[in-house]
Amino acid sequence: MVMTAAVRDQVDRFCEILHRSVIKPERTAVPDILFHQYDSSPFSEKVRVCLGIKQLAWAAVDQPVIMPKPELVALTGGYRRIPVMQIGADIYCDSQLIVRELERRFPEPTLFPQGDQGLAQANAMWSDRALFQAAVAIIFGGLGDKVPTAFVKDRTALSGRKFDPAAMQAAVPHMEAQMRAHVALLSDQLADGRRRHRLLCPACRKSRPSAGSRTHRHGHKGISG
Ligand SMILES: N[C@@H](CCC(=O)N[C@@H](CS)C(=O)NCC(=O)O)C(=O)O
Repeated sequence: MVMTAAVRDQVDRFCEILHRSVIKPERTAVPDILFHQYDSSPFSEKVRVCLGIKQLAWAAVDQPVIMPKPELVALTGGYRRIPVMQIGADIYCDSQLIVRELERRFPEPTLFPQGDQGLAQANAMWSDRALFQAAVAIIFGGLGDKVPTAFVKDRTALSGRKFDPAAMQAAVPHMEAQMRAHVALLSDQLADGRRRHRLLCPACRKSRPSAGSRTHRHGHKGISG
């Protein structure tokens, strides 16, 4: 069959409409904040909570838990730890820096309603070090020989010290006592019955996920009033 110019024109137009309306791939907007993380990382969880409080749209870029991390280190120039925040060409390594930058760029709602940013950062020094180390010993001591060999090797190489779940297992009773002391401090601090987290976090108030693919992933167990 020979197509006349008019029929060909009609077919072309039909194809164009089909392409635009049916075959067109679905476009999803990628948020400006890209968050390099992995789900089980407590430092990432701290930032995820802050993103949730600020109701920011963000997308997670899941990175490996152990080396190699070719995409991450290429992005950061060698830094391998998690989390890392990327906004356009700006790369922020370290959760404390990320929290400060979020507050600077997106001041409302503030993470520091009483203007106590310095105190909160001092607190982070304590929670990111003393509290975190006690938790690491309890968790990995509890897992004992179930901790994968590749993980043990990776963390030994990272710290320059033997990562030794068996030794951690022996230290669990001591570390649990340490943890109780740390948690007692928190308990005393929160004993005034405040409902700060729920008051601050609009996503929690609404009890439904807010804008963004993973803005409200934090469990906030035991923090909300
Ligand atoms: N000071 C860093 C510490 C981050 C950190 O140590 N993160 C852990 C995961 S929770 C980590 O990167 N572990 C080694 C790794 O994943 O390669 C921060 O606050 O972001």
